[in-house]
Amino acid sequence: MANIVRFAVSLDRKLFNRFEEYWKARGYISRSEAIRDLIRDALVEDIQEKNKVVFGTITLIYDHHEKGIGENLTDIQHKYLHVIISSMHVHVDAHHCLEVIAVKGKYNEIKELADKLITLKGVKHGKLVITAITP
Ligand code: NI
Repeated sequence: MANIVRFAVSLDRKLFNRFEEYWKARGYISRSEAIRDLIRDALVEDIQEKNKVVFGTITLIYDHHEKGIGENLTDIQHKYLHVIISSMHVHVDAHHCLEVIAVKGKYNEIKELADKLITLKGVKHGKLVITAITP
């Protein structure tokens, strides 16, 4: 345990109580494990800023009856072959499709791709989730 560092954090009582509820409700085994995850999350954000290679997913829900939506989604993805690893398509109901695109590359390029897809007419909801390997 020589590489474990312990540090104290001062918190306002209300913030502390809210955090106690948070980590217990999420099922963390300890406060420390919850804090480690929050720190990792912050570090992933920091990696984005440095434009390092990250992994992520772009999730889209769209109405496939929207004119040109299928063609537009495909055209955009073909321009970003270098960052797209894989994609999955699910027919949700009579009108809607779910698409999940796995990506790997520089954050700026991934963000650019996600913005192009998410802002397309017919896309009802879209979200980019970035992840990276943290200590
Ligand atoms: Ni479909």
